[in-house]
Amino acid sequence: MKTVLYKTDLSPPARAVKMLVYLLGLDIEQRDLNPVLREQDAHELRKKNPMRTVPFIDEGDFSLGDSHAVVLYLLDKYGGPEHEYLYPKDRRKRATVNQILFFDCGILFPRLGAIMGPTFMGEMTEIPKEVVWRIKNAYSIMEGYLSQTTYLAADTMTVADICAYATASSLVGLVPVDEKKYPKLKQWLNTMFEKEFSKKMNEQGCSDHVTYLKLLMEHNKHNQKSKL
Ligand SMILES: N[C@@H](CCC(=O)N[C@@H](CS)C(=O)NCC(=O)O)C(=O)O
Repeated sequence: MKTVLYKTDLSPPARAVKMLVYLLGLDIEQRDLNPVLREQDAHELRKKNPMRTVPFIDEGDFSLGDSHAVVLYLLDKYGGPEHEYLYPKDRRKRATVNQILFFDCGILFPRLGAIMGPTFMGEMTEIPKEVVWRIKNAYSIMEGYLSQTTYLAADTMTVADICAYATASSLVGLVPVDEKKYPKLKQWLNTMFEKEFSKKMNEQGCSDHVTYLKLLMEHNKHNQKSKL
């Protein structure tokens, strides 16, 4: 079976996979799943992806969840020598890319998740101060990485930039970046925004994601007031 990507364009990790698919020039089937409606919980899909998240890929006798695992698999399977810059073979360079991939998976995305989860559950009406603080703390970590290299893991763009950008582009729509405090982060965001793959595969989904979250927070506010 050919590779099928389950995704929704609102999802940052799904957008990271879509950007990589575009960069690799892959023509793989993409099927939409709505995580808010819990479509990923359907019995067949649950067996394939016990994590019950989007994105994930399915090849019939093989399936894989988590965008970071997925992009590395797709690179390994379909990437040619011309894509080595995305995930360099050099041990230390690769470890530095992994560091940023784990940062995105373990720190950056969960801090966005701290907004998404409670907002979708109808609980969050505005972003609490401590959540904003943790997001700004993540910005300062990124500023630190970007003070060492032009991109997050190297002086050339790697797959880690793609994953982190998918998350960061949604985050900065909710908690704007102070250019004076984080000039390198702002520059990196601008650079990533201009890339063709991000314009085609990230921009619209990201804008819809941010708008949706803001609207939902307003909606939650009205709902909670009307219950008083
Ligand atoms: N670390 C995972 C996170 C995936 C994730 O949490 N996706 C969200 C949508 S953006 C989801 O499917 N949430 C449903 C749930 O957590 O049950 C990845 O990188 O793929």
